[in-house]
Amino acid sequence: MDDDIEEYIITGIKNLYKEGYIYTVIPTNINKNVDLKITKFKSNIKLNLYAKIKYRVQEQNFDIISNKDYNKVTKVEYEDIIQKFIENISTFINDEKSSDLNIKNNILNKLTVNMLSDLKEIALIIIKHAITGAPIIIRFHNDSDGSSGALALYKALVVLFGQKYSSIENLSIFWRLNKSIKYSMEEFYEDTVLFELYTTVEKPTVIIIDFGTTPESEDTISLANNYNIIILDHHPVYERFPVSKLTKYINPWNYSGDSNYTAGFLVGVLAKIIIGNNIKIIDKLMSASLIGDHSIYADINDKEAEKISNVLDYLTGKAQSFSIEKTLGNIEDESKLKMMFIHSTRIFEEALNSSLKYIRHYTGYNGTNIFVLDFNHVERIEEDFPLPGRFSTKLHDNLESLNGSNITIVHYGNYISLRISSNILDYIDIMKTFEKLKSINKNIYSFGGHKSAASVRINKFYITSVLKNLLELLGVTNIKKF
Ligand SMILES: [Mn+2]
Repeated sequence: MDDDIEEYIITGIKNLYKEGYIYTVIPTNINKNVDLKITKFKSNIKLNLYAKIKYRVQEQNFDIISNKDYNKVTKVEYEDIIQKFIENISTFINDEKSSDLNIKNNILNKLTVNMLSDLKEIALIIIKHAITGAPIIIRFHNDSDGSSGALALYKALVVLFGQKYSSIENLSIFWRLNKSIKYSMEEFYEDTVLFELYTTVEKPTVIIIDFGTTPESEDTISLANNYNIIILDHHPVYERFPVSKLTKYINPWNYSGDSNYTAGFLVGVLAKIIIGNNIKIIDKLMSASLIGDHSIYADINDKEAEKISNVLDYLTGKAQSFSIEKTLGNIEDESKLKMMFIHSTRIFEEALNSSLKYIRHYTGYNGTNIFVLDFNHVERIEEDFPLPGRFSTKLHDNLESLNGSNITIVHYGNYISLRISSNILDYIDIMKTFEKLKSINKNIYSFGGHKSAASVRINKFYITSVLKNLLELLGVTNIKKF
């Protein structure tokens, strides 16, 4: 081969229709010094996957020599090239030290060790997709846990690809704030439309963070045969959840852990596997995810993480679109973080104060305090903020600090959400209560959640009868009026 010509193969094609095509290529000649760079070029000429392309180094120009079949590499040859590529890139994944992720809590560290080899596989899939141009859609739950995970992964990819070689926008990775806890048909079609623009050697992939483990995702999961689905969740797994249809399913429940190992923490570990231990914001995001989801491992003395968690709760709860790039910028900037923390705290407090006089109080088993609020009474200072779910959590925390442990029930349209203090969980199993509720009241559609934060979907025209039955199951007697 000439000194100033390098050979590449086409691994990804994005169809821009009238504007031509964007090709992602990787070098065929892999040596020890291979750069982890994303190489793309635009052309009006239609080329095929695996076709060989010449790059003239001096002219910095891709030269399309031939698109004939005899000038293509085979799939087997491609596998060989990509394998060498992955082996030679110097990321933390191939590093001996990658089993030491600097996780201080012993239980969290032990669980992490259990999941490490599976997480490494996912890290490799992400890197392989990025360098070959296959699209990845990352869907994350719209709360501080889900978004902490997404931000940690985003940060790792920015450092890995963004600074050194090319801009992060060059990657075919898309970030989507998911408004519910299911991977719905609507989102499935949205993802399919985006994936259809691409022809790639690696399968398009959806990565789901902090949601998805629900019967309402099952139809979508079984339809998505043309792409990979990877779920990183920590919600309780149920028996018939179709794990075998997923490319990868990592949930601490399946590795002798539980929901206290949060999804944001899990994806933070994935980010560390990709980029290493030395990025402070990744550790802060992992800590914020534990605080956001009220994990028993949360470090309540970590004030910076607490700020991040609160601000993320605020930003992900807004109706307006969420920018991952802007959000990372805001939380990495100390003065911006402080300002947004003050603002979001004030907004929450105003909403809480507006609701206090509408809260009804009941007494259940063991003298348990039960508070009930109709969310329609909450004054929403900014459009669509706060959302009922995160409002319930804040209200519960607030009532807990004022009155001690309690069950906080907030109802809104078709939903009733419950927040339960940890010591009450010793004598009330909320999932069992919901099962009983469903058996005695036919207006219950579905229910789900953690032990301490759960919700029921109901026929809203029967809210009164459902609430009455629910309170009775929680041990309330003498329910007079609704
Ligand atoms: Mn979570």
